[in-house]
Amino acid sequence: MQLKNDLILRAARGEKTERTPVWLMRQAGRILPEYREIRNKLSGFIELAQTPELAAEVTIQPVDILGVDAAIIFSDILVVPEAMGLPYEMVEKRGPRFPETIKSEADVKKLRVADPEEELRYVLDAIRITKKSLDGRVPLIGFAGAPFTIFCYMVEGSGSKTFSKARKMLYKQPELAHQLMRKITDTTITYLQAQIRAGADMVQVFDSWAGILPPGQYLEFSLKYIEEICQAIREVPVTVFAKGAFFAREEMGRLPCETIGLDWNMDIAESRRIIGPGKTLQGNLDPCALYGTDEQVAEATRKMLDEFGTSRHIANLGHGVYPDIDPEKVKIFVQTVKEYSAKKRG
Ligand code: 1CP
Repeated sequence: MQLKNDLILRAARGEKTERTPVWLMRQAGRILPEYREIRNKLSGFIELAQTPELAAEVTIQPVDILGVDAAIIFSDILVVPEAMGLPYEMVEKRGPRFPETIKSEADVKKLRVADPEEELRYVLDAIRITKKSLDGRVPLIGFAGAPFTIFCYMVEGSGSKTFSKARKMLYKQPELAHQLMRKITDTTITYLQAQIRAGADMVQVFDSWAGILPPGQYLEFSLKYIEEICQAIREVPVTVFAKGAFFAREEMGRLPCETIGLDWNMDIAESRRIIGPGKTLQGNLDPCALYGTDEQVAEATRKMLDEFGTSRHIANLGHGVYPDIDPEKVKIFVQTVKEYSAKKRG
């Protein structure tokens, strides 16, 4: 299938583009009333994610409604622990919870390296249906959590400000932590490869909790495994988004991937200097900037585009869009990127 809009893929590979491509992390499941309408007919997130026709429908909504240059498959990073044998629940308004957590070597031994065509078939089916319905309009992004971020949930059992239970394992049982990370990494590699075979045009690895580690531990327990994942995926462009990992930007610049995501705390010019010219940068408007007036949103977006320049940039927020953001403000962000970045090249 020939893509009609492949801006984001060309930008990732460092090729020239007529304008800067734009999408938003968490564009599919948070802000659109059209999403909530579908979601409210079902028992909750998990049922929606496991119904491929509906998952495909909400994946495409932001392309139709917001005008973004890519779709991201509607799923969650926590489908991976479940596929490995550790099921999760989504508690309304509170987030994910694991009834069982990983505490011992016996627990790790019980986990399987998942076969995505079996345990994650519903995600792959959703990708296949989405690709068909998109009909080449925009590329489809596949994704997975970074092994360290998945490890955090499997050991902690839920979200947390500090993940101190998970971090305790890095000090008390480092070997066990590595054994678990090993199994998560192996599953993640086969899962991303399966997403690509099913039709994903690029993939992103979310290391949402990177910023809670000291630099030395980050290299040992997280970046090492991300590097393995990047090495294993050479068919499509790979984006690594490690939130809060400002201290590891130099090492990230050496990863065998195309794009590095920046959060909004990271200075753009400084990041470019540290990461070097060989990577595309993605980001990084402050998600809260979308609470501003229309003119403030447009102004902040233009400033961001000026700082990134006209090549090797994929416009995005510095983290997922917040649930109470008005979709009209997102449209202004998207429209400003499209118009202003085209004008800058003209
Ligand atoms: O655009 C999209 O929304 C696509 C689907 C998507 C993605 C890319 C969802 C659906 N989740 C994710 C990624 C994800 N999930 C991340 C990485 C990105 C990030 O940092 O934001 C993380 C950390 C999660 C884990 C997760 N799932 C949380 C955070 C918990 C915590 O520790 O604070 C929550 C609240 C969820 C639930 C979830 N995931 C997705 C949706 C639509 C929902 C809401 C569930 C519901 O409707 O009840």
